[in-house]
Amino acid sequence: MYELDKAWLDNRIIHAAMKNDSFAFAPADIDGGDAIRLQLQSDIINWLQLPLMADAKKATVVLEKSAGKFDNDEAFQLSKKGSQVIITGNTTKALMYGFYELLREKVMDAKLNTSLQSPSQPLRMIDHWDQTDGSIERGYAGASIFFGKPDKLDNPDVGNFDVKHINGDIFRHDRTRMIAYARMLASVGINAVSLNNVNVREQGIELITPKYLDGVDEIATIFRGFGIKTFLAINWASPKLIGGLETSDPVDPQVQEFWANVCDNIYSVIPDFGGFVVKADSEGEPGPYQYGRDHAQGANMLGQAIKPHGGLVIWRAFVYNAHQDWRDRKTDRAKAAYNNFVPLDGHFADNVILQMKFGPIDFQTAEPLQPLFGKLRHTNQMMEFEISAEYLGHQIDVNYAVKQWYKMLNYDTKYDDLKDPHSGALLKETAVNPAHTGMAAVGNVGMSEHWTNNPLAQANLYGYGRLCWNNQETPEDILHEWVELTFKQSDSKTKDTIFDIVDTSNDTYKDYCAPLGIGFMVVPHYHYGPSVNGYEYDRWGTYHFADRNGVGVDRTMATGSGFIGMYSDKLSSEYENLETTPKSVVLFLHHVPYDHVFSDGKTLIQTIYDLHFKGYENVEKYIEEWATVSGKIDDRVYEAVSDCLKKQLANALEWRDQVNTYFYRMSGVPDDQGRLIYE
Ligand code: GCV
Repeated sequence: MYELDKAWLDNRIIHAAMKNDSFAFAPADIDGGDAIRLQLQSDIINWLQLPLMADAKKATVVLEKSAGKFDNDEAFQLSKKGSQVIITGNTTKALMYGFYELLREKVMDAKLNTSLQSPSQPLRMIDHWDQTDGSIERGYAGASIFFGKPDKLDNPDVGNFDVKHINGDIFRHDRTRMIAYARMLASVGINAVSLNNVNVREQGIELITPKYLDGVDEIATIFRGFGIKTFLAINWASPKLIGGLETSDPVDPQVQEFWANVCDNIYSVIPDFGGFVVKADSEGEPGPYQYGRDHAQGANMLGQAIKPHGGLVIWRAFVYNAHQDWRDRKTDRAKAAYNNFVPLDGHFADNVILQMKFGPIDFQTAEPLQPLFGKLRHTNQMMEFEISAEYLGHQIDVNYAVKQWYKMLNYDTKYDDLKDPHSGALLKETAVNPAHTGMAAVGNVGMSEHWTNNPLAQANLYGYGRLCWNNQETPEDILHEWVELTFKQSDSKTKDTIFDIVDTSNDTYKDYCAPLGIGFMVVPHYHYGPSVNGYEYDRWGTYHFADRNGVGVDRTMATGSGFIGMYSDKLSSEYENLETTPKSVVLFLHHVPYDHVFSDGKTLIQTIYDLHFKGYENVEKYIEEWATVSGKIDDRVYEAVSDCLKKQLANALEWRDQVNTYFYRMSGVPDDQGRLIYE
């Protein structure tokens, strides 16, 4: 049995950094029923092993609740009063965020940050795609920490996402791990978690029924102490599947009654339940289209059922026809979400939120922004990311995706009429209810020894939370914090080495992967390793259209699918022109001849070759650099990363050679550096 990896939140290190400190609450009385306060008290005494004083004057740190002091109930401020540090906030939750900020600053030996700290986004959510048999769809870090048995499914991503029937109790009940996880999430500001896969199958459908609510409540109770609300993904056809009804039509009164009862039951057990996450009419999941209803009707019906309890409905915009014919060059999957949801702008209820993947296709290494951001003006929206590295190296290859998320969250939509046209900032301005906006991401932890398989993938979990809290904090600053906190006891050269590897890793991965935003050259279904034509003649609408002259999807208004016209006028005209299209996504938006010369003087074909050689060489360098940290960090972490790097090198080699050979065969153009490209 191994000791649970403490990630960036090592209580021994924090204790050492705060050994002269003591805490007190003001006012001192225990707020009746405040779960966060009780958890904080226990964490101070038991987890940190530091004194909690009854008399605030005797403490070095005072947590002072002052209702109504700030505009935002999660905001906090640290200040100095004599020799004391005072943490102030309207609520205990705000104090908890201040507490973790102080811990961070103490471990980093940083100067007290006395500015008011308020979250950029009200909803900061992680969506687990865990299934009730313990497997995780697109999970790369072992089995679910919520469901399944200790002896089951150590490596669950077996490519078959049907849940297997298991008998009896579906919950894992690993309280130690769940508490540690909840604490990690709270420490970076996550305030909502959905427990189960959005493809809701088998017992997953029944999680909303009395049979399983006590199990859900066990998890929700742990999360509550850390200010995290629990959500469940539901199967939209539940009235038919488990309600004994003939229909799931949203206008049917019996269907409405079914959902009202479901909500009553849930809230009688979990009074602060967050709400539902719904994937409907997508990739084979049921939805309102089956009954000739639109998505607003489908979502609002649920919104109405949950409204009396104050819950939310998070409705995914990942809706597209997954049965495309590759011969059909007119249909463009990138346009699907826009076409489905623009006509419904203003139709969704106040407690319904549209959750949209950051790009128009599917969490690829590089995509332009989903054009619905900025176009929708009367809809609550959340931007969705995937921390779990489905297309980004399966948490084997090191890949610091915070770089990508930062870019997508600060994307200039160039709508002149918005106060702030940047994608993250505009969410509140374009919402029906600005409190119902935010970010969501697919989680990346499992029963893995290091939570995330490759320990360096912990940086993505940390970074996601920090970025949700402050959309402007740079990926470099976030990474600096993570390295300092996680490798506190190592020397500065070791920390610099780790920083450099992680900092460059997202570009490195992109370099040896599918080129310049084209995406989907991965092994079908598994999504790890190259298969250049794996999706080219498939039904999923993810084509690259490489031919002997060039590669890329013509999405221009003039000659292509017209997708580019879905952006603001300014951005459309920039993207319409090949010369002003960012190189990082040029093949997503244009079919580009191999001999096209970019502004740096290089042709497309040479750019492809160069990037692929460079990506591979970087992984070789990582291996050399990583060897220098041997003996300077925890041995288990060292070995785990070394093992991943070896696999990454093999992966990068395949990507490099298959992609380069493919384009050499297609174009017949040799590498101008004379490097080996296989025939
Ligand atoms: C949960 C992609 C993934 C699927 C996932 C889907 C989604 O298509 O490959 O595994 O299903 O996205 O986001 O719903």
